[in-house]
Amino acid sequence: MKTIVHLVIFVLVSISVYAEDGHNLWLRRLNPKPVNVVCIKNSSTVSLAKQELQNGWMGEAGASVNLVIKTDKAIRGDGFRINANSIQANTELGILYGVYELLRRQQTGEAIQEEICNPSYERRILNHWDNLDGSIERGYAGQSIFWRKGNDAYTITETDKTLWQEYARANASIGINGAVLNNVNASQLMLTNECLQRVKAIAEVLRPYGIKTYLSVKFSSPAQIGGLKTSDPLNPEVAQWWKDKVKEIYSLIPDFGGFLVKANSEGQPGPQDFGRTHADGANMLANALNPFGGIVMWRAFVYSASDEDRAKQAYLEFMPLDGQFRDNVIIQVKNGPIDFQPREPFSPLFGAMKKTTVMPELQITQEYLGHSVHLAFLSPMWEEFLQSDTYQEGAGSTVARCTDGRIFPQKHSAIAGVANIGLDANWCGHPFAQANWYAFGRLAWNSSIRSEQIADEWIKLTFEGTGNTNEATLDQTMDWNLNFLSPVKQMMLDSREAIVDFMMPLGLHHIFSANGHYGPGPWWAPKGMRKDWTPPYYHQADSLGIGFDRTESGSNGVGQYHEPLRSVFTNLATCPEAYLLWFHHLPWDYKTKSGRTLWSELCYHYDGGVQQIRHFQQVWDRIERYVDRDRFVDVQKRLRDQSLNALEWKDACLLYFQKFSRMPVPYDLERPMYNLDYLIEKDTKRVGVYHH
Ligand code: BDP
Repeated sequence: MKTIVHLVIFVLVSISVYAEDGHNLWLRRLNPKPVNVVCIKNSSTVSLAKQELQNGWMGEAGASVNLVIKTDKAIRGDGFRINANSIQANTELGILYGVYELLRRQQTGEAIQEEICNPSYERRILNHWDNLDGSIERGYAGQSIFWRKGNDAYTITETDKTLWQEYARANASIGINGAVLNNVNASQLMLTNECLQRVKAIAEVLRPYGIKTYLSVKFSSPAQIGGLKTSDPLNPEVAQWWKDKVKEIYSLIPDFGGFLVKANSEGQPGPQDFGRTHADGANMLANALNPFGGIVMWRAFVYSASDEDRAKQAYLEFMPLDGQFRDNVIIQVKNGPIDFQPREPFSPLFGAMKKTTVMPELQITQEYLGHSVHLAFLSPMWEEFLQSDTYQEGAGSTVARCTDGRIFPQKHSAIAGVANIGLDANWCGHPFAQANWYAFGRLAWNSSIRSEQIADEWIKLTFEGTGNTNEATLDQTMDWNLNFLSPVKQMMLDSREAIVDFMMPLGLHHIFSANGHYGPGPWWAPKGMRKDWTPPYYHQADSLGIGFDRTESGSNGVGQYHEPLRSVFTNLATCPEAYLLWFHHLPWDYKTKSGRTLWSELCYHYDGGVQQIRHFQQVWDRIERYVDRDRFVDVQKRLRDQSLNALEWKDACLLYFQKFSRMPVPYDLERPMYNLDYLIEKDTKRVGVYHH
């Protein structure tokens, strides 16, 4: 009996040594050394900074580090000056950020010379699409960390607080300084006192880490919970109701950030219900928030049920309002003109609204990139977007420069990412999805870092020292770099393009099935459905060709871009092939740059995407000995599912489009493995969201 007990204990201990559930994210602290921290100021944020240094110091044992709070004009906002033994900042938060930077560099082996690091954006915000019942719209990593249903929905437990604190720490470590705690499809109940009390409790945990709380609000709240007859923004009682509500919020949460609003979009109420404009609505809320320093983030994700090309609609609605918004209103624009597709050109609103503050909205959760099944590193997509040249103020007017205050002087600057965080032990579902949370924070802090660097850092912080290898010798480090870091990094960097290839290459977009946005559905068009909610509207395939004509002969979506882009996209010789079918409807035998027909080119892309995922499986199997068992098996399993899904995408799209092209799949490519009828049938049986 005794031996059995010993054996059980031994097994448990060994498991706990090697088990890595991913909960510590990129903040695993390995073998810290003693350090002496000197700082005259004391506050909760500064003591967090000290504690982090003490728990994570990997520099010289027994070294002294100075933390200095001193005003310096070269340092902006919560930026900092760093060198190997000191951090200087204007603010306490700057000190904390400097500490995280120093520790990251020690752990990843990056050089630490004297340097000033300033944030690109003033506000770096996560948007949680969390509902008050604990479910998460487009969430693939479990229930909400903030909300739950049931009798104890509003009880604040120690477990809640611990989780919120871990969440705050993870965000602060990558520079995120704001969180919208509830879904943009907001419930009016969000503004009831019961909910606000919970927000207050969350805000108290987040505050020492420099994270402000924001809320999504429902525009019809005054009528729904305030007992008013209307929610018309120009009605004085309505304006007063919001003023009182805002006052109540600030009495509970003195550093409250402000509101996020989805209005007159996808059935949400808004000022247009009362014959008013987006500006009327946003300004009314801005007036209420202004005395407290709060902001309004007003979303431009709108598309009315008109015949107008959906890609043009946000621009058509918002451009005429340029110059009418208060200076504490920020228009929040999704990166692309349609909806978080695997690839879209940038939204033409960037750089075009010159008298209005505009902020990008990115989607970290992989709604359209394979949920938490696919390995998709999104940083290259965001880098492509941020570095896109809008030409609005001459060459070099990148989206980043148009939104971070470098081109347009504006009171605020901000960037948002729709979070992929839930109650799953590893927070994000797929172990590699953590890299997207990480990348969002890093890019929001510094929009010019390259994806390669972000991947490099993340892999080191996340995986180093977790395999069967012991304390690393020089040889082992070289081996690790060569046989783990480098192939895994390459896989991450290639992963988004692989998805574009097997889902919707050459500028195709929104050909998903039904509401789940996971599998293929180029045929999906139930009777009576709004046209712009069905794939055939987007691919426009017919016997003559495929693609959406957005040139002057079509919807003239190109007209919303600044020259020379308008001409570049219009002219087939210059239009990047990645956007070919986004802007053009072309014949099946159109000759692409490779000399192939358009049809063959499509086939090669779809097939290439599938082959790439199979290659990722090989890469992953080969690195087995460098990773802890749990994460190895987990990723291996997800890659298998991704491979199967890729094959479905390829077969579904090619077999369906072949009905129009009537051309053979090039004979050197693998033949289809599925029948189209089977895939269509399977799709009709799939209930909404894909279950892993
Ligand atoms: C779409 C999502 C939907 C969101 C909407 C939005 O499918 O769940 O509510 O965007 O951003 O992509 O408002």
